[in-house]
Amino acid sequence: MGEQDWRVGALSEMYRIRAFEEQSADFYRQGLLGGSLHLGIGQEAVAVGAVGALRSADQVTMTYRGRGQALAKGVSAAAMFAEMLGRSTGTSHGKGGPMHIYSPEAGAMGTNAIVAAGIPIAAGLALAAQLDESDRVVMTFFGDGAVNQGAFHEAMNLAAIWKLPLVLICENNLYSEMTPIREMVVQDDLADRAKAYAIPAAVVDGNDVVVVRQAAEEAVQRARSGQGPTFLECKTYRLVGHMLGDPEVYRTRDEVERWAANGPLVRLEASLVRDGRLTAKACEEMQAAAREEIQAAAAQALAEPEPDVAQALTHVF
Ligand SMILES: Cc1ncc(C[n+]2csc(CCOP(=O)(O)OP(=O)(O)O)c2C)c(N)n1
Ligand SMILES: [Mg+2]
Repeated sequence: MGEQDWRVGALSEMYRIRAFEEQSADFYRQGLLGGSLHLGIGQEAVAVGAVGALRSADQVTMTYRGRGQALAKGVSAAAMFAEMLGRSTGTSHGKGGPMHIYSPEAGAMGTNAIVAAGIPIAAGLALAAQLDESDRVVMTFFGDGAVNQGAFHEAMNLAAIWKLPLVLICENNLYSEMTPIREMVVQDDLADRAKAYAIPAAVVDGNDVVVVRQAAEEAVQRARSGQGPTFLECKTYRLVGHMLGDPEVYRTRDEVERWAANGPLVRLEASLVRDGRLTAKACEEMQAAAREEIQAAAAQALAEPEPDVAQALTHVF
């Protein structure tokens, strides 16, 4: 299997994630989801490129925007929808919701509502992997807003000093809620933060799945061979609001359209068509197949029962 074959699979996975997010938005608009919903539309290349470098026994932690990463890691779409819809067959028996997706058998160790909170959890998992003398690698996804949190710095320091098998993936989508990153951090590159901890770092185009995958593979190899953590800053952009219902008054439509033209799906489609690997029609068919699969998972989850009242206090700590 050459690199080109891998790119076709990556496109299919990115279509699945896009379809999952669009279906989640539909559920939200129908009033079927509680709380708020944060989509990763536009950030699919980071999920697929980075998770693609992992093995199934490796583990990931994510944010409230990370269900695409969980899907890429192998969590069942139907079980994730069931969790979001509060069904008993959900990943946490319907008690966690969209911001608490756990599927240890798939190595998905939690989406998380608290900014930066998944990073020390990942450091702990990486310490466990090290103490177990396993060759497991842990990858943690977080946003640009996380780099000013104490939890980020504490985890970076421990990862460095203990040479933890940890890959830190910063998805810099230029905004933290409604605040542009340039109003929060003086450096142009957040990867510069890693220098303070002597952690190797790279800045990559987060909308190019091939470069994300290459950088992630190097980082994973470093972690797996006992050389410690790596920080990857993936520059990307969310093509939708911070959450559903965001009026998006803090950015122009022009800016969004510029990034949409440079979005991860259109770029990968264009390069595969240009290289003669896929026709435009084959891309459309793959996208339709992904939508069909995800819609079937959604229908299955909707048909599942809500937890029995007798279960109200089980799994509650
Ligand atoms: C500790 C903490 N502070 C504040 C919030 C409120 N909050 C929710 S999302 C968010 C923005 C985080 O931005 P970023 O890390 O860039 O991630 P993105 O939403 O862009 O994916 C904030 C401040 C929170 N959830 N947790
Ligand atoms: Mg952000």
